[in-house]
Amino acid sequence: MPSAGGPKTFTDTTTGGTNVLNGSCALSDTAKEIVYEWTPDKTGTATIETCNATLTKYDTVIYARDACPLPAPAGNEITNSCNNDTAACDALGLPGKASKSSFTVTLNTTIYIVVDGLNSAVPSNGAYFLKVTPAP
Ligand SMILES: [Ca+2]
Ligand SMILES: [Ca+2]
Repeated sequence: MPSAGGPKTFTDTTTGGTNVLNGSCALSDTAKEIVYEWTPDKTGTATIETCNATLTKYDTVIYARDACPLPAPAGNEITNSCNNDTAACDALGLPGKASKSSFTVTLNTTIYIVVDGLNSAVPSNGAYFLKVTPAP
């Protein structure tokens, strides 16, 4: 995952992902996840989001951890990084069910961004859009 420059966007699917991680803000331990490694090039407030009413196609949960969480959970979830639902942050046919969070990142300190799903959603995995906005 690139670290330099402005916002980065990704499209992928959690359907083939691992199934080992859980976010603190919403039960997501039985939903599959995809993890991105990111090393910020600035200290400040970064934002991660799956808001996209076309490309995100299930009820996402997102969060970030401070150590490589695969193949087994490691480190800690980063404060304020976990989000399940955000108003006006839409998935396809699911208003307000995509995810967005802003939290503090530190120059050259690698974090691990997790795109996960809500256990109780049907389906709890699928196609998603992820946008990572570095600190200004
Ligand atoms: Ca999970
Ligand atoms: Ca959600």
